Amino acid sequence: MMNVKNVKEMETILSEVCKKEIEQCSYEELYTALLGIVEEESKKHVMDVKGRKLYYISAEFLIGKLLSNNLINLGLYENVKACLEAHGKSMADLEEVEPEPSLGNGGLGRLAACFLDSLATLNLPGDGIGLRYHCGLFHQKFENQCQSETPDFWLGGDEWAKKTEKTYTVSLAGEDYTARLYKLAVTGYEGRTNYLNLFDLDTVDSSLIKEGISFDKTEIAKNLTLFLYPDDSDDAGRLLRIYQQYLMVSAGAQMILEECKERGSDLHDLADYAAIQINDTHPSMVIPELIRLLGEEGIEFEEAVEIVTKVCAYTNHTILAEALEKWPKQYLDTVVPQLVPVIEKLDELVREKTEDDSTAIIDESEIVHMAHMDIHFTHSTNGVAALHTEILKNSELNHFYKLYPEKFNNKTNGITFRRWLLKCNPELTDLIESLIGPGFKKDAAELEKLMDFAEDEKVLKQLAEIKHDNKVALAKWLEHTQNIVVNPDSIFMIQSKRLHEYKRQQLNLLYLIHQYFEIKEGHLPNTPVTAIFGAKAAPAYTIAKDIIHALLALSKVIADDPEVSQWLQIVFIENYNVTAAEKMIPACDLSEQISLASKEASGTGNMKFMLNGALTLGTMDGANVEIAEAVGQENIYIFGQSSDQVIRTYGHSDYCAKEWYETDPNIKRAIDFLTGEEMLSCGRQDKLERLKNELIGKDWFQTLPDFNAYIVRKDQAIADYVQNPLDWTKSALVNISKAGFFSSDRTIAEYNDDIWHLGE
Ligand code: 26V
Repeated sequence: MMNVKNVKEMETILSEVCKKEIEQCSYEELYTALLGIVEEESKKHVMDVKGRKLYYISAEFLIGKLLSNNLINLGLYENVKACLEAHGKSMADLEEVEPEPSLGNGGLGRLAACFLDSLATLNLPGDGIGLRYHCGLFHQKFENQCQSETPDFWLGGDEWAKKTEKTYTVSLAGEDYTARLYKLAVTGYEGRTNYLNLFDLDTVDSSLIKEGISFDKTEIAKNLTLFLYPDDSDDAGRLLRIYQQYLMVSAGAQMILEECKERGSDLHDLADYAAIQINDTHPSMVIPELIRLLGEEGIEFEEAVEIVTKVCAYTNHTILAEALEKWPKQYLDTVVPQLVPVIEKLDELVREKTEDDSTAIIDESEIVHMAHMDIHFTHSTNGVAALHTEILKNSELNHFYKLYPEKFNNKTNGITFRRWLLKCNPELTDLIESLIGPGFKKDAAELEKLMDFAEDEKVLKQLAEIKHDNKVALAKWLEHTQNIVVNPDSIFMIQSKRLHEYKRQQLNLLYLIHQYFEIKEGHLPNTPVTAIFGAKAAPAYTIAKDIIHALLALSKVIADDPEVSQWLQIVFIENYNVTAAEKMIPACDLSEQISLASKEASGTGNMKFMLNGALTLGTMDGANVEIAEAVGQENIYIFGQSSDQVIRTYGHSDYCAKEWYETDPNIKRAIDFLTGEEMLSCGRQDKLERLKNELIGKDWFQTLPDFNAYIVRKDQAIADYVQNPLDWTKSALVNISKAGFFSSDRTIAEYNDDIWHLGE
């Protein structure tokens, strides 16, 4: 094997693999060749596992495109780039050939991907376990200002996940299915190679998909891994979720036991060989499944429970009741009858331990509470930001905390700087490296050294130029991919995240309507404003789709009005995904993190924007609290109710949206506009009325009480941006230099020290 770390030799290898001169190669051919080279190279970094190995089980892994990331991690990126450029080719064009893997939805899935990167980078033995969805999350399209969904056929070309001969038999509703293992190499930055293990059925058949993303939900052999989060608004859909989850955990558990036995475990000592992290409740059935499998291996129930509790740990990612999974026992009787006796015995154990019914696994209505099983039968329950963990301990999971104070711990989320700085913002990376050297790439805390340059006007100017370049690049990308023209000299305010009422894209919407009125009345903003959104709404989530509709309709109202459009533009990016995020985040001036305090467990987009020099406009929620602590009040725009206030209001059930609507003329004006003639000329009456009624009649996430504070803070931010550009950039620099804490390397080191103890 030649040395691919040398440009000349890389050229030779590439043209040998492609069997022609690089100039003559298509990007598809180059992509295939490089995929092979990366594969060979990553194999060299596979290491023996000693001691405990982690298995991170998750329904989602939002990994993003892999070629550039792997090249960076393997130290090949610069060579490949130089080699392509020498032959008239560009890395950017090459990247476009790769389809983005569709294996995740939002923060929970992206976190899993960042964790895999950090595990491999820190040389820790840790694999992922998940499902190989054929169409993953849907592809989002906008038609007539509405979201529509189509299948995202991302498989089919050259794939990173390699089919193996390894299969496991999984019994679903009494029938045997064969789960096949696919393995995807996870490269660490100058680190080891681990794997993401993805299970699938050979029988899955995408010709089952009919109109949009609908399909026959009962044809399990053909549909099981078609989509991530298939519609669960009916029984068949909810049963399908259980089929999916059990396939993942049963095949995963069998693989784990097999690997550990091969490494010498007699299963009684499983905890010396394996640590399993349960990512939210989707993989919770791994607990009874492992107990069942250990039983088959001759281990008594009590001991099996003890072993599994020692091996498993659980992460909670949300306090929203609807996201804490609960299944009617009947569903489990249908799909996984073999688990039901185990779950019933676990429920009995809990009843022996406590009389508090609120912590039961199976409640009096025969509903099985997955999170309850997780907390009782794992040794660790963690929240994902300091505030979130406190809320779990003191309110949402207080009864559990009283039972097991020692199990509760916090692990504030993090992001991998390889993808969210090195890969997505090379210009900024180079500047940082020129100022403080390359150490920050592996030790993010070194970013703090940038504080030495906080008063250095030359550096601040360079930083401002890089931001501007990234805005120009985003503008070009928007024009090229979505045919949208934006003004890079305007302020870019970005809100990109799953669409959910608690994240309050509707608050941003009301602000933009307010701004529209202000401009109409001659109160012009200090600078032209571009409000950028990226968000997918769950297909059955009606109000979320109405919010998208209202934003798209408003965007058109404004675009059609030259008086307003020179000052204000709304851009909603279609099919927001990791690739889009990589373009948007480096170009952002103001990062919108405006969830109702107490509701956003952590947020991780907030960290990505901060790292790339955006200032945050946010509530004291999730990790915003820690960001605010790190940068100081003078470098962040905080507004709105506190989480304590919000929790109190919910406790009293005395929030009345209508009162706010009726007593505050600004609020009334903005809400009424939703069904005024301008909006109706661009949007649909039924949807706009429904949204208006929701805001006046319910507003469950208390948009209205924060409305005025939001306007004041946001207008302040815009004024500062224009009036004191140097101070603004200084704040950006402070944000970058304080971002080190939010590296997922730090998070993973904490998980390892407190929960996993890998390799020991
Ligand atoms: C939500 C949904 C919504 C629609 C359809 C299906 C579905 C399935 C699961 C969920 C729960 C998602 C949980 C989640 O993503 N939580 C996020 O986790 C991040 C990583 O810890 C955290 O930063 C975010 O605050 C939290 O919302």
